Amino acid sequence: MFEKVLIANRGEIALRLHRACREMGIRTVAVHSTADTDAMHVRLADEAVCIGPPAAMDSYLNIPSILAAAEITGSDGIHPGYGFLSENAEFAHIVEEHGYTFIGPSEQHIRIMGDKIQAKQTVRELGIPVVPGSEGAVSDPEEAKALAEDMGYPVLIKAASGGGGRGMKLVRQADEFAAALEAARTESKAAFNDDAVYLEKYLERPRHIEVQVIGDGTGKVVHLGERDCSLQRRNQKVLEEAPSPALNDAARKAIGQTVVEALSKIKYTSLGTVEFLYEDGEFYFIEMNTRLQVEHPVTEAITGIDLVREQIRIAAGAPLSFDQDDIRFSGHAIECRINAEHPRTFVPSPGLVGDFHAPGGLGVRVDSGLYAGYRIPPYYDSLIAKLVVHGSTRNDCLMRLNRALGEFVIDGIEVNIPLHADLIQQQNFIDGDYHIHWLEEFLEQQE
Ligand code: MV4
Repeated sequence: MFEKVLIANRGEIALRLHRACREMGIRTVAVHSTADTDAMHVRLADEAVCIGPPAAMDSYLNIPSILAAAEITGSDGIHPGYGFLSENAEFAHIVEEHGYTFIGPSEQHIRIMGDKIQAKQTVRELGIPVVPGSEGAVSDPEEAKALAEDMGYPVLIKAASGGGGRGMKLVRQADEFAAALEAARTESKAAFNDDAVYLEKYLERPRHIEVQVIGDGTGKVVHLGERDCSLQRRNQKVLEEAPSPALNDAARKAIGQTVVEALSKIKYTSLGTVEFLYEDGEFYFIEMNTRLQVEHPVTEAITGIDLVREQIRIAAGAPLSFDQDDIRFSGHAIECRINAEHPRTFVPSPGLVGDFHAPGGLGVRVDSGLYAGYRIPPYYDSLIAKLVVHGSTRNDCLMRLNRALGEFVIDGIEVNIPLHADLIQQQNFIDGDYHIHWLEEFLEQQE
């Protein structure tokens, strides 16, 4: 097992990682920018090293500084959290080359899944259903247009190096295609230094459902059910739940088995999330995330498994401690992402936190590094807390969530708690009847 893990991240996830390590008897090293000296996880960690100025490029993305911190502290493992360097194959490679253990998937798997064309080709060959589209990149405009005609409009042009919604162009009719392709390639080149794009049939009103997996590198892979992440705005998830209101046990088992069989063939190691669009009872792969995700606690709530602990154990060379048959799904969980932003304009609202009181009680978990008197720096993501509520049924979960949101006090800054309180009162949400565009349509109506 690791003796000392360096936490190459900040905010609530750095605290989450610290807590898992502390419970496992592993010492922790916080690395932080000059803007994060007063962060909760920096105070709690066994050691802290300042790695640079506020700009992420100079601190949380500064690989030489992070490696220097690992060396001077004698760390043996490095956990990247989510975002920042978590899906940087080059970072995983350099970490291992310097004799540390990267707590995450293999460098090769990160690299494959980072290229959306390669990812799609790989998982399709492994038996996972994908969105109908071009086989690989398209470059010749005539050939691309012919493909689009065959597929039928609307068609979505996606950047190979994109993901998370960046670099997409929707084409509704043939006469728009040539210009859209040109624009997509130019923008992709500028944003990612890669002009490779591919085509997909556009799904109009799908849900976004992702399957959580964990593998130990021996070919043993277990799925931990799905999360429904359809409630989003501008590709930023707002609320996630597990299980998805759209799936029954048979559908869950079927997609879980398909994913497990596929990933066991490549001996997938560590945590992973396979993302699907789900429409009219069918799953279509879009991307795979090779990291611990923000919304992992909803899966922890319904399975009782500490995902971070398992991820660390596996990185230390231990085999998975459970089989698929050991997984029991229990009740329902919802996560509300609490952001420091105006609840309607979404304008970020960093600054000094006044009173702070987190809700508690049975079935309520709050992951947050906030405390009264803490100053939220303006340089990073606006996520400041995750409220995760568990109940024996979806209705119990909703009642408890309503109660917990009402208890939450974060003074001094604007937060999106009122948005969540409003959202969970909507009949479509109560009925579980929503899709990836539902929230944006709801917000437009409200204007
Ligand atoms: C799609 C799609 C519809 N049809 N692909 C956006 C982010 C990236 N991960 C994939 N995305 C989409 N791909 C096809 N063929 C709609 C989206 C999409 C979306 C997907 C998941 C969650 C939120 C979304 C918001 C807008 C568009």
